[in-house]
Amino acid sequence: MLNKYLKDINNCTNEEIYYALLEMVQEMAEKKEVNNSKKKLYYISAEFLIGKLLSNNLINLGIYDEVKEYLAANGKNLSEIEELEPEPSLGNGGLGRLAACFLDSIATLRLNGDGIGLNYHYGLFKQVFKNNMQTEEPNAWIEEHGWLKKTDKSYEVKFKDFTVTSRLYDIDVTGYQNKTNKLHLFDVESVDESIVEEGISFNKEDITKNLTLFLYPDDGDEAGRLLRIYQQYFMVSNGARLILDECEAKGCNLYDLPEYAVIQINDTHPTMVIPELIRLLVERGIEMDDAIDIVTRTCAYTNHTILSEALEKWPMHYLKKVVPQLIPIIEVLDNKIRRKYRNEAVNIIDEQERVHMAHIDIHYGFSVNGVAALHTDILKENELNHFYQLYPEKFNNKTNGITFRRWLLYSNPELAAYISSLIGEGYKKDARELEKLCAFAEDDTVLEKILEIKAEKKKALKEYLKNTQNMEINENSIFDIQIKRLHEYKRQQMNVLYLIHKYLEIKAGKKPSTPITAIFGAKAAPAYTIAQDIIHLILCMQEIVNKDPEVSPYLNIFMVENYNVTNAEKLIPACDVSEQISLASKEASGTGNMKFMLNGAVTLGTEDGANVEIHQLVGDKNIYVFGDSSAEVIERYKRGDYSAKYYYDTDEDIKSAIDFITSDIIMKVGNKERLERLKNELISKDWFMTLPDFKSYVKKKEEVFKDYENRKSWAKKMLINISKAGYFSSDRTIEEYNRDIWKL
Ligand code: 26V
Repeated sequence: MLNKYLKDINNCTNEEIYYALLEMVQEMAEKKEVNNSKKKLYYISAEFLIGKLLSNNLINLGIYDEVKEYLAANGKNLSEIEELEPEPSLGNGGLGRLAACFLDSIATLRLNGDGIGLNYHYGLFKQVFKNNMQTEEPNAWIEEHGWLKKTDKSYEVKFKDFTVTSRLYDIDVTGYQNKTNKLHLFDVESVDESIVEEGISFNKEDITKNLTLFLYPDDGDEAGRLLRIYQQYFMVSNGARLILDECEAKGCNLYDLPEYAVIQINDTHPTMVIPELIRLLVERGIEMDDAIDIVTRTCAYTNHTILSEALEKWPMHYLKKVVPQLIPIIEVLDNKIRRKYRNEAVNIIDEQERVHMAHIDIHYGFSVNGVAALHTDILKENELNHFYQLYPEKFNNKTNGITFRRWLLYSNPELAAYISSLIGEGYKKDARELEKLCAFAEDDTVLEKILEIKAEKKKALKEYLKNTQNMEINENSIFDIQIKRLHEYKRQQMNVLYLIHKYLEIKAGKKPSTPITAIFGAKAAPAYTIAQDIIHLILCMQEIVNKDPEVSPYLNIFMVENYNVTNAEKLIPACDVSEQISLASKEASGTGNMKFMLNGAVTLGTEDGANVEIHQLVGDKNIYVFGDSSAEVIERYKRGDYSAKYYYDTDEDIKSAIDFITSDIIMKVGNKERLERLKNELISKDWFMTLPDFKSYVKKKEEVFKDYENRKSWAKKMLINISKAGYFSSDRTIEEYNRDIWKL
């Protein structure tokens, strides 16, 4: 089949083969039947962290094995060809990756639904380590021949002082053995890549040139925050018009909009779609009250965090500067609420003249959902309790999920093939069938084979890290992995304090019986100083531990540079211990936890986010849970009496680990200012309460490492984790969204 696109495979470079595959996939995707049902879902999101697409598309089109074998028979290697594909890193982390998994499942389930977002020219910055610190570089992904298809759709988008012309690009989203949907990405033609200066800095004021230049620019300063509003409005204004155009083309009378469209608002970044749609409907002759009612029945909102600093509140004067046309509408929306409820807590515009974006979504949407059971409960009982009392019927939970096509079939074909040999292929379409694996929990041959596959994936990771990062890892050690965005609430600092503690123990002669390899991967927002400091500490510890001949036979630390989807696909299948150690109540769901479990890693975690549901599914014996509960944590915040200093002063282990941060040994490889600031932060603030959980974390981790040595019982834990992972398929999540919210 590939012959049609290639002259003579033997004389082709890998690059030529890559382009031929790209063209073939695009043609095949276009031919897939499209679902043209009356009602359509629009998943609108500022981020779609889609990752590389070639192999995923080959799998979904059902030709992956065939292509791979054909290439191999001709002396070519698909993995090498894939390396040529740039990764579109159009997201920061979990929220963007979730949107990408959802698109896969929506297409797989034959639902009529497209994504709407922005065509950032540079994705999340490329992370480069220098002097044990993070630096940032632009991360380009758009090439002349790539997945983006230029369309003839274009709109004029008006801002206060100027107008820009948009251009729509589409990416085909193939479903597994199924139809194709679209990811619609809007761009402006005037974007100018030459304005990028050193690193990732650029002139933030020149909006026509920078509007879609970068994913979420640094919002440390006012210009950055304003640019974010420009981006958000640009996205929703284009999106709203595309939606209305498509509905009208189907003969929709705009009063019947909710019968034709449902808009899922992914966090508050697209919230302005609500006032914008109202504005457009009024412009088309509909009365304001009717327009508000129509839009309220069309929009649904997903909340992804309870962190107050992440809940967007835009000052009115910012909005006035960027999109004055929305101000009268937002004022009407706010007035209605003031008249109706007379409760400050639920107003849209607060007394400081800030617009609470989530409040718009909740009042003027028909559904509000959290992303894991615990998260939704916390929203109802705490953060959004005032709203829950007003609209209990709007609140619902949709526990996140992941696509098994990427996170098992593609990234771990060895495991997938073995599972198929045991229980057949049915699990690929219905993930819950993985439960059939439970029948093999006492079968020694199966348990041995599971360990063998894990060992194989560990070797593959060793090779990969050797080739791409020049790291030397010991494949006979325990792979203990924490990969996720760097944030204090995720508590990478607790993991590194443990490693310091371990290092000090080894130095004192207490050696672990199985060597440990601790692996980190994390990017920190450029303006997030403490996060940068934590990366610095990890990198310093990496240098100290790995270079110390007394310690390195027992303990190694590696921080993978530029953690992204592509290297996650290699790291996850090789993991033994999955670190999910956020401060209970803070991690809305987590989705890495699900990917690890599916690949036979055992979770070491707090009772937070979806860990709670993992715990319920696998039972006490197959997960390691520690730390204060979310109720205890919430209570402690309410009391406001947490004193990190108390723990530092009264616990020897905590004190020696923290003091080590500014010891002579670290100072030799580190930066005084950063290390002192971090130490001080931990003793005097520790907002995310690392110290109260530290001792139980250390204790649990020792238990994990000891249990790992009983290979057979460990393999059983792995098997149970894999067999219970079916619940976390994004196909299940999307079925629930459709059943309860979208009703397509
Ligand atoms: C955003 C920001 C922006 C400003 C400074 C601090 C901060 C902290 C957190 C965030 C997160 C924004 C929303 C987000 O990415 N949430 C993640 O969504 C995932 C998918 O639902 C979920 O699995 C993660 O638990 C959740 O953190």
